[in-house]
Amino acid sequence: MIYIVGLLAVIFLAMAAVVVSRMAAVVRNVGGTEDGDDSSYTGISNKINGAMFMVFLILGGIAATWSFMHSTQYFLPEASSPHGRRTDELFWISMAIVTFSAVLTNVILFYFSYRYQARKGYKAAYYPENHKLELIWTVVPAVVMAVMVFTGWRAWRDIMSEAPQGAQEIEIVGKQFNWIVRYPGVDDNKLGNYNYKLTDNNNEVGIDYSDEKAFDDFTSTTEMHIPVGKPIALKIRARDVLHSVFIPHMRVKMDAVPGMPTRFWFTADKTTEQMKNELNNQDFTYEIACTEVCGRGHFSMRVRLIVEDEDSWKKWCAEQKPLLTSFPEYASRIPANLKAKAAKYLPADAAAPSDSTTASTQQGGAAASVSLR
Ligand SMILES: [Cu+2]
Repeated sequence: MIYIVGLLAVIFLAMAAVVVSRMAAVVRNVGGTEDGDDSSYTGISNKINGAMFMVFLILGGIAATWSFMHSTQYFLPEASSPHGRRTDELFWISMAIVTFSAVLTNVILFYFSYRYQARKGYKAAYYPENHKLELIWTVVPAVVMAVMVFTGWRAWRDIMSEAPQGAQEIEIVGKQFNWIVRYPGVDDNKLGNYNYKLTDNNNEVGIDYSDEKAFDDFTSTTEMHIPVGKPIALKIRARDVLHSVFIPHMRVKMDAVPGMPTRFWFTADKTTEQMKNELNNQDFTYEIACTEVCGRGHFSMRVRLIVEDEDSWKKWCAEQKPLLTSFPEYASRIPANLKAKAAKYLPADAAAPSDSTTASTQQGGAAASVSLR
């Protein structure tokens, strides 16, 4: 360790010595050319350096323009949600301001270096200060920055606020390596409670059947269907490691963190069908991806997003089977006082249990509630 520190000290000392000697050379030149020989910096190499500034400016400008045009193919697709269009607008306004300032300052910087290069007989004017100029270049950027920050903050506040009343709740849970989408069901349209300790191979999101709101909940791992024009309140969770919900067309991007539920609300205002026609591409589909590298199968965490009008969305929901219907064994976790309410989701034999199954399910219910604590 001590050797490394020593070595670093020597390197820094050497670097300092080089800098000091360079400074001394500059001071010598500045001090010693009052009316003496200035050919050392008005020679041919000075002219070449000056010309190179212009070459660099022009080639650099062409390269930057080409790079921008070339990368448009990687830009996000056109937004299909109002907040997406709003963030895009902010992005492009910021981009325009930044590009304008960068082009202006760099053109001046490079052109002046060329135009006002040292010439024999010319002497640079000493121009130590100009308060008016300083005021302008301080106040103008400050005002522009303040406006940008304020409009950005307002957009952020609106987008990240609580979902509006009447928003459709949908849960999305990330796991290695797929998303599980849970819907609140057609009867109560409310997501039931969950508990991660209840997670198993069939109940992948740990639905807690001691909560009656959970009885009609159903899940999907391949598709998320949402109604067009209605705010969607996404409730986001992760089961194992960090994932991130990304819906590029909706400009939705939010981390899914184990143990820390997150959320994001958005409104889709173009159906999948509309997009197919607009893009003249019958294979078009919105998609949800994972943008947090979460392991080997990260690339395959894809869910198709189907945006449809509310009627066909409701129809689709009604066609889905509640998880409880597919796996009636979870009926054992339903408290005795709620059994009657769950009956309609269970096959006939599970709905009208004999005395012995009632006893066992009650035991099961007790066991489940113990495991909750
Ligand atoms: Cu992931």
